[in-house]
Amino acid sequence: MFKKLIPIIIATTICACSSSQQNTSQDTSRTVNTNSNIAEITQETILPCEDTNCFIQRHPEISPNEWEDFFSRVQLREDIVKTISRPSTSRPWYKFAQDNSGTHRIKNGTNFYKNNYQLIQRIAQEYGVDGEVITAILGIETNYGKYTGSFKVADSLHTLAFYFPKRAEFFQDELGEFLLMCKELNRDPFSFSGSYAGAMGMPQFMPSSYRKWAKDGDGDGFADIWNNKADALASVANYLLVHGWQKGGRITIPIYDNNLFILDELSEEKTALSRTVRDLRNLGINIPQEIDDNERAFVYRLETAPDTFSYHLGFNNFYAIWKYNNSRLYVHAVSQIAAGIYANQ
Ligand SMILES: [Ca+2]
Repeated sequence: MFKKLIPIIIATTICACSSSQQNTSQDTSRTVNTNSNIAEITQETILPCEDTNCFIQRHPEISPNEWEDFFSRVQLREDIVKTISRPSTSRPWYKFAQDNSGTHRIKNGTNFYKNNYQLIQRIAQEYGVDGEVITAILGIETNYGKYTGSFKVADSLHTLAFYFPKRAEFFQDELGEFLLMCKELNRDPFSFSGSYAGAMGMPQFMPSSYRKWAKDGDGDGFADIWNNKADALASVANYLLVHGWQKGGRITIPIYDNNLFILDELSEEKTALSRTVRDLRNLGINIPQEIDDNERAFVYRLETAPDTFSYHLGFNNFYAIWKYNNSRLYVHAVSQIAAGIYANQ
């Protein structure tokens, strides 16, 4: 027998988006209670599967017996729901940078780069992705592989899949991907550790990312992103490549002497390569001569001190890194660490 995972009480059926084409039942605010007195969660979403039968039917690649074994062993982590439910506050750049791209991070990155120089060069050449950038991503994700997370991935994904309605669809998919990954690797699901959100190994890949984009960098037939530097570096490089990285392309440049009103407006637009440099020049933005009119770019700004901003153009390779982590601050930090490692060679 499967234990009942998610007793759900429908708190209200008020729909805040009547113009939506979605089934209105998908816009239901719900309160999830569990037997373990977990914090009540109210979100405008629906759990894609409310019981194990539904979930198992959606994931027939794993047998019911295997799922039963998994659910009998997995633990609910209330602390994870509490952590992920905290309102997110966007930190200004001047605080984010202290934690993520300071001199310590660059110094450690320089050491990592020097100690693994041949390996990084080989992988950078193979994928056409700058070795400093690959290194910087491992640096910001896990301090170059030192801190890869101590939560059991099985517990994290199960908890978020069934007790965090806001992202249930995403985490239920990841839970299915995780069990498939374990089956493909012939590994016990409870042998993997990672972040509280289920990100794994030196590059902090989610299970779906692992299955799609992880690479074996040392030729032993196993993409070991947990313990093997070559595999971790190759996997990051491959991720960037398949998400549009262009060899030798620009990541970001600062821009100066501009109409701040226009720049502020443009920096509010979504992160996308929807404009060309020509478009931006036609809007009156001063962009250095050497940038080609046809290159694609967008404007972003960083709060460098309270109410003080610097303005930048993000190019194609900025966007490729942004696909790794949807945060402009993250990408800018990666570019700074990479530049610091490059400068220290
Ligand atoms: Ca390997």
